[in-house]
Amino acid sequence: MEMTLRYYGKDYDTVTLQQIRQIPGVTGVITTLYSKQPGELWTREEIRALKEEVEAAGLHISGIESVNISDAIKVGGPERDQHIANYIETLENLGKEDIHLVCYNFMPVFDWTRTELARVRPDGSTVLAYNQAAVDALDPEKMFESISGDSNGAIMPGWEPERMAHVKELFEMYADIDSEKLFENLVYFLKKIMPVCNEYDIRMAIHPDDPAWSVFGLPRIIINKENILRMMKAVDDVHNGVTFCSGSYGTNLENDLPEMIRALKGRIHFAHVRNLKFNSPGDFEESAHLSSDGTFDMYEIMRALYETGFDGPIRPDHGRMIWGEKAMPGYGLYDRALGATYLNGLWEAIDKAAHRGAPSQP
Ligand code: DNO
Repeated sequence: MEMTLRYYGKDYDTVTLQQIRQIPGVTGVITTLYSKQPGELWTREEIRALKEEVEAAGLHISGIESVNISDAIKVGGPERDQHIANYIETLENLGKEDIHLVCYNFMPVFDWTRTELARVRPDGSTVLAYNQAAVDALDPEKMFESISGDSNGAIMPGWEPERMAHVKELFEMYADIDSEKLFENLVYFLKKIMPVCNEYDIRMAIHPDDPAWSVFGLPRIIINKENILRMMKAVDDVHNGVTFCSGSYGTNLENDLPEMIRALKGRIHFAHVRNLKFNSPGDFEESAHLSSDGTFDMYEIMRALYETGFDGPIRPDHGRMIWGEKAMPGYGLYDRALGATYLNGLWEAIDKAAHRGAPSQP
C-alpha cells in the first residue's frame, strides 16, 4: 500500500506539492492534466512536464485520476471511435512515461452528486452532504447552479462550467441510454483499450457511481458487488479493475464494504478511503475519517484491504473544511492530511499485529 494525496496541478489546486511532501507517510500523488477535455489526446510532452513538476518536489505520480471518458464514448455516438483512438494513444504515452494506473468513471452527465458543498457540522467544520429529498425537488438542469455558489471559486471535477452550460443537451444525448446500453458501451470501450493496457501494464480502475443509485433517472451501472463482478467477467483481464471508493459504495448501506473488498481481491488497483455519517438512509454527510465520527468501521475496511494483499495507492479522499481553510470542497489540505495519518496508523497497527502472529481482530 502506498499513501497518496490527490493533486489537481499548480494552476488549479490551493494545496502545493511542498505541503503534500510534508504529510508523514505520503510519498505519491494522484494527479491529472486538469485542463484536458474528455476525448482529447494527452501528449507525451505534457505528461512528462507534469511528472517533472511532481518529481522536483520529491514525490512521484502514483496514478492518474482521471483520464475522463467522453459522452460520445458513453452513449456510443459518432465520435466514439476517434475518442477511443485518442484514449489509446494517451494510455500509450502514459505507459512510456512509466505511469501504470488510470482511474476513470462511466457516469452519465454528472460525476459525483451532492446537494450541499458546505453543510455545517456541530464542530463548525463544513462538509459535502447529500439529501435525497433535495434531489427529488430539484430540476436537474439547475443542479449546478444550486451548488456552485459554495465551491470557493474552484472548478470541481466533473462539474466543469463549460460542460454544465450544455446540461440540457447532455440529458438529451442520454435519452435512449438505459443501463444495458451503457454497460454495452463500457464493455466496447474496455475491449478496445485492453491491448494497450497489456502492452504497457496499465491498470484501469473504474470509479463507482456516486451516489450508488440512479439520480435524475440517469442509468448507473457501477454501484454494487454484482455489477462490478459482471463488468470484470465481461472483460476478464487483470488490467480491467476497480477503484474501491468506500464513500461512494458506502452511500448504499446495503453494500457491505469489507465483504466487497474481499470479493474483488486482486482487481482493486486503487482505493479512496473515507467515512460517511448517515442521519437517515437518504441523508448523509462526509464526516472525518475516524470511525467514531461516522457510520463506517474504518478499521475493518483497512483490514480487508490488508488481508487481500492490496498493494496499490490509497488516498484519504475528501476531507472536511477545517481551521478556516478555503479550498475546493472536499480537497483542502488539513483534513485530508489528518485522514492520511489516521489511515497510515490503522495500517501500521494491522501490519504489526499480523507480524506478531496475534489475531488482528480486537
Ligand atoms: C470526486 C471524485 C470523482 C472521481 C471520478 C473518477 O471527488 O472522487 O470526481 O475522481 O469519478 O473518474
